[in-house]
Amino acid sequence: IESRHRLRVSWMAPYACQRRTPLLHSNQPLTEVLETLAEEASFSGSEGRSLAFTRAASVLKALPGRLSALEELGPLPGIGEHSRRVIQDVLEDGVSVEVERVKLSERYRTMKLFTRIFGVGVRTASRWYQEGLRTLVDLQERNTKLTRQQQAGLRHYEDLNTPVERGEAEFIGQMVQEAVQRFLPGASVTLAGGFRRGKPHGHDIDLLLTHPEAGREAGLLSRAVCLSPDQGLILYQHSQENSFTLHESPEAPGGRDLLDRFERCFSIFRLEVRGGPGAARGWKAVRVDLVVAPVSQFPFALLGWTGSRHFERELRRFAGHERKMVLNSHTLYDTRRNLFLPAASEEEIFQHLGLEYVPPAQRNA
Ligand code: 8DG
Ligand code: MN
Ligand code: MN
Repeated sequence: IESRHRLRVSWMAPYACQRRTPLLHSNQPLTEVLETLAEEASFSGSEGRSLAFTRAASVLKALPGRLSALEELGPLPGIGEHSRRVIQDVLEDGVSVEVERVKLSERYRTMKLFTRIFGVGVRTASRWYQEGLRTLVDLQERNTKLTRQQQAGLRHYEDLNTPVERGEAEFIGQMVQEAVQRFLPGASVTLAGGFRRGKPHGHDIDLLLTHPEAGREAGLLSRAVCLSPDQGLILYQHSQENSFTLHESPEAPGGRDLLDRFERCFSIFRLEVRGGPGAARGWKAVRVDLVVAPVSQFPFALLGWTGSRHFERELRRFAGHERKMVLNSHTLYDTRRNLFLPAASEEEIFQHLGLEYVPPAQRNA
């Protein structure tokens, strides 16, 4: 009898930020179904249930190999009863009846359609669903009230739901770099988000701006990019000024912890293209998030904007629960010693937290 290589996993670090999670892993079919359930739970407003499925998926992404039977897993942290059942179904039958039912349900499909509109979250999509709206045409025909952001999202729906390629992200990063340099020599532009984690494509382009001299970066976005006279380049933009000050007490970790208060701009760029969708037009709409960080906060901003979202959530949970520290995209605060812990690099932030450094490519939790 051929001894097949079996996985045996009896232990795994409890927080995703203590693990290495590569982009490519061996349990895609399993994580996909769990993430569908996580999405469906968030569509119904069950954040706790959603997080449970996300956690389970994240554990599977960090396994050293392909799971072929549930017994190979010990009582790992983060894989609950429900997730185990779903995993077992997929391992035995190739599909989960529950997940198939979700994917076919009118509510799930409609919620997915609506939340893919830039500027539409679960709450809005859910309200529209309850009002009987089902298609994008319905939104137009029934004169649904839309924000300026949602109007732009609807207008560019197809383009914005076409993945952005890495080459396109690098090109736009270069463009922004040039625009920024013209206004403020020495300013830098860093590609963060999924691309920094090594993803070959993404839903947007996350760019982080800074300048080595403190204070010089202030107002950079509005001057250099978002309100530039070269308006033809930007199809939509929505800016926010920096509202962060060190003088207020740091916010406790919690629900809104992913939001930060940097000067920033959520925008849609017009990108010239030769092939692919939009080739006939000669251009395609692309979502770009621009953030400006003062140099002293840059490592925190970089860590915060590199993701994944689950990795970030886990980092902050670890900081709070295990270290009594408050981590956000601006600072790290030690509540026991009542002091801010400065850092000149991401590595130093991990050190402060007493965590082994996890490089971006291993943050795909
Ligand atoms: P994708 O775009 O390829 O789909 O994946 P991603 O790059 O990992 O996702 P993202 O939605 O662009 O988020 C990138 C990181 O930005 C994520 O870890 C969280 C961080 N981020 C903040 N604040 C905010 C915020 O206010 N809005 C959004 N959308 N992201 C934020 O730190
Ligand atoms: Mn992104
Ligand atoms: Mn983004």
